[in-house]
Amino acid sequence: GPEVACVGETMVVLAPAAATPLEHADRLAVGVGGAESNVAMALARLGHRAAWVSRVGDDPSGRRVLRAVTAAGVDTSLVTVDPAAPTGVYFKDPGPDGARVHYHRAGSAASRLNARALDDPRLAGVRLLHLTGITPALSRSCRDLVTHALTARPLPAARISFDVNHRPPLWPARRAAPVLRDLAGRADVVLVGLDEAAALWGVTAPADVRALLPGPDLVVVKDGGVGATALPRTGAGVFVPALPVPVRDPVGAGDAFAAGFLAGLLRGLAPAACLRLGHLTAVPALAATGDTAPPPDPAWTARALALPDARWA
Ligand code: KDG
Repeated sequence: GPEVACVGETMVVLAPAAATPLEHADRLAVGVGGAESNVAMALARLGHRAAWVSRVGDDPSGRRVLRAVTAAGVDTSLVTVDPAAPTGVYFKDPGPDGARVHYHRAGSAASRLNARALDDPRLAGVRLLHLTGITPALSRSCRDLVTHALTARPLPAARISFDVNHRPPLWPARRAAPVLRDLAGRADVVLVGLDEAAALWGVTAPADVRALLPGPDLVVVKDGGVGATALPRTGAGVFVPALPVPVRDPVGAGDAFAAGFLAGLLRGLAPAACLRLGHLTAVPALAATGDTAPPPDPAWTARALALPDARWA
């Protein structure tokens, strides 16, 4: 059975084939993206047994999503095909300050996920359950699922990681802030962007983010191209700088970082090494235009993990 389960919605992604504004583009590239399946795909490519738990519509988009996630080596046997609702779609609109997203996901099959999604004996051996702050914004039943996972803990052997992933088009900061703080506070491992924490909660330093979230064992505060800090419950946080790499499309890089970090935890690595594995796994995702990317070369990864601090980045 799987050692990790990632739960959430995945959509078909339509993006202009060249960096043309969507309004004027006449060719779209078709891909597949969803924060949690992006993490599952990256974990599988790093050699972990990952499952993705979701719903897709009984439509070509749903079959495409299932095929892409399965092809990365993820166990999709826990995905329900819902005949009553469609698979979600989103558009990427390239612009001078990066791409904006336009969602067509209201009433999607995945928005009909509910708290029973985790009631499956195949999940009994899962050591890590990965959730994000996207899911509670999708529907009432999706929010119930995330709340249930974090409070009733239906998978008692699993640590729970929660990537805050605030998506402003789904809910404005003022509505999301208290919900995401409460849910993140109940997780074991939290990942959050510093910019996101500032927009949601008005905090501007990793230690202040930690002070808002006293419950989790580990809080990881990501500061884009600068680096990331892992803050344990007590004692000083550890900061690891990001690698100086060119950024082509940051969408999906946060998920790749999360997958690398979580792979480190599954391997029993110390927080600093988990942060390095996160940064290393993000490199191909930063360079790729799609939401997911092939894993970094294992030999290169192993060498980079072994570098002394002074030679890292
Ligand atoms: O993290 C990347 C995701 O944002 C993208 O793949 C789509 O899941 C998605 C979302 O809800 O934005």
